[in-house]
Amino acid sequence: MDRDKEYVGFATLPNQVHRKSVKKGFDFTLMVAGESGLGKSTLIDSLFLTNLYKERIIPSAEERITKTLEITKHGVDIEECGVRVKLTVVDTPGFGDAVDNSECWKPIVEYIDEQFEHYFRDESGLNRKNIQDNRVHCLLYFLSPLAHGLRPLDVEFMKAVHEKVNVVPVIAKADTLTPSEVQRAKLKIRQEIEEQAIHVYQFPECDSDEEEDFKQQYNELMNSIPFAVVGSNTVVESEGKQVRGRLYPWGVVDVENPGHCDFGKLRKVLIQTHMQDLKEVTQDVHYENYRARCIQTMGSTAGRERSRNKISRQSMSDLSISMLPVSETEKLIRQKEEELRQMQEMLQKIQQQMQQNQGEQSDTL
Ligand SMILES: Nc1nc2c(ncn2[C@@H]2O[C@H](COP(=O)(O)OP(=O)(O)OP(=O)(O)O)[C@@H](O)[C@H]2O)c(=O)[nH]1
Ligand SMILES: [Mg+2]
Repeated sequence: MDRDKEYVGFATLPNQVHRKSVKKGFDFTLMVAGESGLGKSTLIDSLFLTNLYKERIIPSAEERITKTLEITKHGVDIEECGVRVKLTVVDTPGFGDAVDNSECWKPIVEYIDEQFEHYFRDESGLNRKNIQDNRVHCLLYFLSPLAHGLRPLDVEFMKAVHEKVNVVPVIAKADTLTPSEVQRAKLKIRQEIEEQAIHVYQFPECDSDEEEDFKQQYNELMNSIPFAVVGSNTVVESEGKQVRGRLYPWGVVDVENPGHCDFGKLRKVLIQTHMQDLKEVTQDVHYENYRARCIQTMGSTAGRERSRNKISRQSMSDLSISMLPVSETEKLIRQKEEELRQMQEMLQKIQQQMQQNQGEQSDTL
């Protein structure tokens, strides 16, 4: 593949988005999560930030990237060929540094939920047209290249978020594995994801009558999961060219070289081909699920309220009618008097009937 000709950028977005959102611009939020030190911060820098500021002088990775200690948002507005994308990258602290890591991913889940909550509140408010969409549209989940498959923490975390966000798993630091090791790891991880019933982001399937090219692309993407990535924010020389890569005594890993890793493929999915689908799945599946849960909770609370009211209304009428308005009271009194009158009439009739019966009986004797 001639990488110089392959252009990855926002110019192709008009094909993906509706005209309305092209005019308005749209929001896209990407989040990264995973074990500490797997290269999350380095990769998001490689993915977007350095790419977006080509002119910027970049200090070396060692100087710039430190351990991420809290959830950090990096926002950047991009405009290309009339399409505005408000891109937010959410970096998170890595898991696994504490003695007890059972709760380490909770803040991430809370962050995702909070964004839904804000959106839900804004959507029910007055200014519905100008809602800023901060919902997380994609979560890159970093898997260790040293683990043989998924670790218990990976399973636990992915299960905690897979109904809330599009999870795209990646094998971090793929330069530490040989190509056959990468393939083996991918296969094993895919198998375990299925066995554990983890729902990672599914690429939209092709229709049976779609072009062969498209089908091939789809199959290629499916076989790439989890994307094997390498991150770097240093520019090194390789074969006379300046490339973003990692320099080792035995050679250079060029992060954009498809023969070296899936970095280019992943960036293409996120920016070029599947950004709109990731947004749609977030809206139609994850957000709708959240909304349904919210409405259900609100419904059951309202139900409880209603039954409480019913009980109190009943007990009020049992207690007395003195609290009712005068006209109501009069109406009730009249109604009761009428009932009494009818009962008396009935009693009289029964008594008459009894007397008649007694008279007839004494006559026959
Ligand atoms: N070999 C290799 N090293 C990498 C790669 N990406 C990052 N590193 C190095 O790994 C170290 C940690 O990188 P970070 O990007 O800070 O990792 P992180 O996942 O953000 O770590 P936390 O913020 O602690 O969660 C740095 O020394 C990076 O230079 C990679 O793809 N391959
Ligand atoms: Mg970090």
